[in-house]
Amino acid sequence: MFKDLLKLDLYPTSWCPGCGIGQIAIQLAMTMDELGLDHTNSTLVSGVGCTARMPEYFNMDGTYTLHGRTLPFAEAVKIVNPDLNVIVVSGDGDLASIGGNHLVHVSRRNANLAVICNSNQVYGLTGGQAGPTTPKGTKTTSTPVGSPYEPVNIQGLMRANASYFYARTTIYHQAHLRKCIKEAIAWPGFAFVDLVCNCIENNGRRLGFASAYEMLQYYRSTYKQAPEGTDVLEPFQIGIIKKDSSA
Ligand SMILES: Cc1ncc(C[n+]2csc(CCOP(=O)(O)OP(=O)(O)O)c2C)c(N)n1
Ligand code: SF4
Repeated sequence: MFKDLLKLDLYPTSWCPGCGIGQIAIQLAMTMDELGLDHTNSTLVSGVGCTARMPEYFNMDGTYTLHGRTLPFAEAVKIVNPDLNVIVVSGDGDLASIGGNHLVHVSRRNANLAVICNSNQVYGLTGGQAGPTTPKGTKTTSTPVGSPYEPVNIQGLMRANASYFYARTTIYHQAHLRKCIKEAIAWPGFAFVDLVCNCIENNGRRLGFASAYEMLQYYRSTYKQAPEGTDVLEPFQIGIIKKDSSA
């Protein structure tokens, strides 16, 4: 039962009502349950941020590391416990901004990790500043007239490696999200799930969404499944691209 993986006695969580992170936790627990993963064979590693609070709600050993140092910490856990399923769940700021250097190198080393990145397009915990996945032109608390920069191309970074697994999905597309998590856990190397997700309080409302539901409807109407066999995901396409150069 997936609920056994969650510390329901700690609910309600510290996440805002309507935040997508609660759904990420439930979808992850459902997927882990389906795969027979629990405290005996798995661990969660996170950094610092709203998303990074997730391990405390799971009934298994988890680590809340330093902001940005999530990936090398997780890599070390995997090296000393090769039989453990090491699942990283953290924010895009943690993984791709302050942790961006580690993303380049831990993925290049093809560490056997399943990484779930909450790409909510802002720094949620600290009040909605622009982050690495903030789309150009987006108004945030640190870019009041619109972010002047293009977001980081995480897909491109992953594709620069000899082997890679990159999935893009959204919190609306829950069956697809579970498929991405499942394949990422099974992938024998570095697997990155770029999960577009709603931060209603520190992003959505500023963009004009009245509710989390409206954000989910936006993901529903905007993101489309990429055709089978796609090599590169276009903007607003969900799907999985992968290459195992050792195969
Ligand atoms: C070394 C360091 N720098 C900055 C901070 C402040 N800080 C905490 S969380 C955070 C960013 C959170 O954004 P993200 O990682 O995208 O996670 P989210 O809250 O959106 O889930 C920042 C800048 C910190 N805790 N440590
Ligand atoms: S600030 Fe945003 S990301 Fe953080 S818990 Fe609230 S809605 Fe979620």
